[in-house]
Amino acid sequence: MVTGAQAQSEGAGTVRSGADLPHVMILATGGTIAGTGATSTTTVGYTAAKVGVEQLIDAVPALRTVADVTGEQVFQVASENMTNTLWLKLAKRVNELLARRDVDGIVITHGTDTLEETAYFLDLVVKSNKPVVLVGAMRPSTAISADGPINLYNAVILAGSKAAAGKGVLVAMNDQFYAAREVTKANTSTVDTFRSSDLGALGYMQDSRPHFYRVPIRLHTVDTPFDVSKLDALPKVDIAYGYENVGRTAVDAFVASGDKGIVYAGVGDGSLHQDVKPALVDARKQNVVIVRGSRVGNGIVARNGEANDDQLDFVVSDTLNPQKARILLMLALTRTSDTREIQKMFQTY
Ligand code: DAS
Repeated sequence: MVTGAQAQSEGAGTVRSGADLPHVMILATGGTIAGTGATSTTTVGYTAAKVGVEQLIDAVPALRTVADVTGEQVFQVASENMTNTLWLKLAKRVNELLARRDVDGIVITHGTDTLEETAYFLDLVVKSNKPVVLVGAMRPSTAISADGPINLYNAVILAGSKAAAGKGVLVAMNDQFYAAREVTKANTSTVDTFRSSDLGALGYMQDSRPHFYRVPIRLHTVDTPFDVSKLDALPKVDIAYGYENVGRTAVDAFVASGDKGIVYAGVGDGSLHQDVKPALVDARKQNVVIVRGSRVGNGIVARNGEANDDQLDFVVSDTLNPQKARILLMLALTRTSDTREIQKMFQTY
C-alpha cells in the first residue's frame, strides 16, 4: 500500500493524496460516464466521450477520502467504436502501471456498449493480481441523478480494496460488481443494465466497502498464457448470427476476408441451420477455426450435442456469449490453431 506518498505517474493528471490510502489510477477511455447532454433531462441522444478524466475526478470530491487517485486519459471514444489497436494500447498501459509498486489498483472508465468485451479481454491479458475494475454510466454527467459519480466512487473503493485482489477483472455498476467473464449489458438504457443473469453478481458495494458473496472459478489474469506485450495486432475473428432462414453468405464473406476464426451464434443449444452448416464445414477445410456458440445468452453449449463437433472438428463456446467467445478465440489463435488445445481453453478461462 502506498504510505500516502505523492505518487507521480508519467503522462498522468493531477495527483491527489491522503495518508495510508491506496493509490488507485483512474484510466479514462470515454463513454457516457464522460458524456454531456443538451439538458439535465437528456438521458438518450447525448454526446459520449466529452469530459476529461480530471473533471470526472473533481466531480466526486469523496474520492479523496477513500483513495489517493491519479487520473490519466488513455483515449477518448464512445465504446461502440472500440478497436483492437485501442485494446492493445490500454492493456499494455494497465500492465505497465500494475508493475509499479506505487500503484495498488486501477479503475478504467469506459463506455457501456462494449464494456463487457474490454473487461473480458483484460481479464485474459492482465498480468497482475492487483484489482482492475471497469466502470461506466447509463446517464451522462450532465443528467439529473447521473449514475456516473456513484459508480466511479464505488469502483475506486473496489479497486483499492484487498478483497478484490486476485479476483480477476471486475465490473462495478449500480451498487453491484461482477466477474468480467460472466457480466453482460442486458438493457439498452436502464441503470441496472449490467447483469450476470444465471450466474449472478459477485457482490454488493455498500457502506463504502465491497461485500463479496462469490468468487470467479475460471482462471484469469496471471493464470492465463495470453501475453499481448509484444503484439501490435490480433487475429481476425468475426461472429455469424443464426436465425430463421439464415443462409451461408455471412460465413462465406468472413472466410473470403481472411478470418482465422469464426464464432457461430447458433439458435438454442448452438444448433446449426442446414444451409449454414456446409459453409462452416468449408471454412474449417480452409483452416478457419469454428466455435459453435449460442445466441441464447445462458447455459452451456454441449459438445457433440446439436452437432458432431468431434467429426466436424469444431470447438464449443461453453457458457461464453458470442462476443466473449470471439475474444477468447482471438487470443487462443495467438497461441495455437490446434482445436483440441483451443477447446481446453474454452473449458478453462
Ligand atoms: N455510446 C455508449 C458507449 O460509449 C455510451 C455509454 O453507454 O457509455 O458505450
